[in-house]
Amino acid sequence: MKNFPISKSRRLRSTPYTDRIENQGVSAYTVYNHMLLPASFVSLEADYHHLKEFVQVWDVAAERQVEISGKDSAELVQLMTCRDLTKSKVGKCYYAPLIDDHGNLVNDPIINKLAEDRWWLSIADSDVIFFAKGLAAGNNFEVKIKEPNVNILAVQGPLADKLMAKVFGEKISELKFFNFDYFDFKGVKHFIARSGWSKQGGFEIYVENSESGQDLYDHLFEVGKEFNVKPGCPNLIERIEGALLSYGNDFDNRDNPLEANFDKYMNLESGAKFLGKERLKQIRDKGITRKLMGVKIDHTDIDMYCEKTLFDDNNDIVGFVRSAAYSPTFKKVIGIAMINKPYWNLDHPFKIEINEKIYVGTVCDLPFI
Ligand code: THG
Repeated sequence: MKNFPISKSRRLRSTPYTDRIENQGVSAYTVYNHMLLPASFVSLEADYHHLKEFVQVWDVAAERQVEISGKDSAELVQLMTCRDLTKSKVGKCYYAPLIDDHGNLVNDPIINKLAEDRWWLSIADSDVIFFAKGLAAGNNFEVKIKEPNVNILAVQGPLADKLMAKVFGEKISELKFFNFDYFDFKGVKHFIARSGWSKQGGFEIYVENSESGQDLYDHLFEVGKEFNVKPGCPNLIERIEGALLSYGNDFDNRDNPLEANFDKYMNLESGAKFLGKERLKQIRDKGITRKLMGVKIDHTDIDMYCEKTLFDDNNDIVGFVRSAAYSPTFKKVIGIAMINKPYWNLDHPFKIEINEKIYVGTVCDLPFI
């Protein structure tokens, strides 16, 4: 498939770091929350190997925040997610699926609890702000809802701790996974969480002061030379291996949380009041007929611009591949696919057409690594 340049405009928002990543050689963008999100620098594979060995700085400003504050903010945030947040604590981040009244997925943000009455939903690629505003209006909630100008810089990779300690001090190493705290850079306080969309470890800096963020961006590269720091971005290969799911790619508003393996983040027996709860209980009791699983395909290349169908020997549909890439670790194409129940057992081979040729593959459990 041919690739085309993407035309920039006000609608396709840039970030405070766009000039910098373009000077550093960003080679592809995707669009996420109506904003530029870098998709590769050197190449998917070169970026992948570097991420797993050193440390990268990512412009993930496209992970936008929906800020919900005010007297009824906790009630509204809980209404949107099937994860029980009634005992949630300030200073913690919660990966929490958002669900509509049909029990289908709306988004899968990280919910940061800033105060009892102030929350940031760090969203994936769907317009959560309008969903929140609609619910607030319909319920007469006393809340303020806005998209603050927060532009996340992620620092990811096995050397992330070393680089961050050099910039923010040793205390940052004590920060626990999915907790956040405030750390000083040249007199400016930055909200930093131990999180990030890779399995290599690292931090996310929720930059509220763009000028300080740009200064910080340059500083990370200056002092990071000894750790071989490079610009990077969420890496397709690495995130498929680690089964970090992507809204709009692996699941969307036509799927429910059970089909997307979100059982761990769903509390149907809790006292929490949320949309779709009764519907989800029905779905659970009836049992699902398809779910996200891994696939391995005996081939070295795949282009994903739509779902690809998997067939068995009788040409019955096994499922649909939703994300895939060549993995240099598995030396095969690996992917995340919605698989129909009759094919959940792992030794089922399937066929797939790629560039007018038929290849074979097998279903496997997630994550790959
Ligand atoms: N960071 C921030 N915002 C984000 C993302 C992020 N918004 C969009 C998108 N990513 C949301 N989706 C995810 C998906 C997975 C994870 C985080 C955000 C994630 N999952 C951990 C895992 O699967 O290993 C576990 C989380 C847990 O169990 O609590 O990190 O990356 N700011």
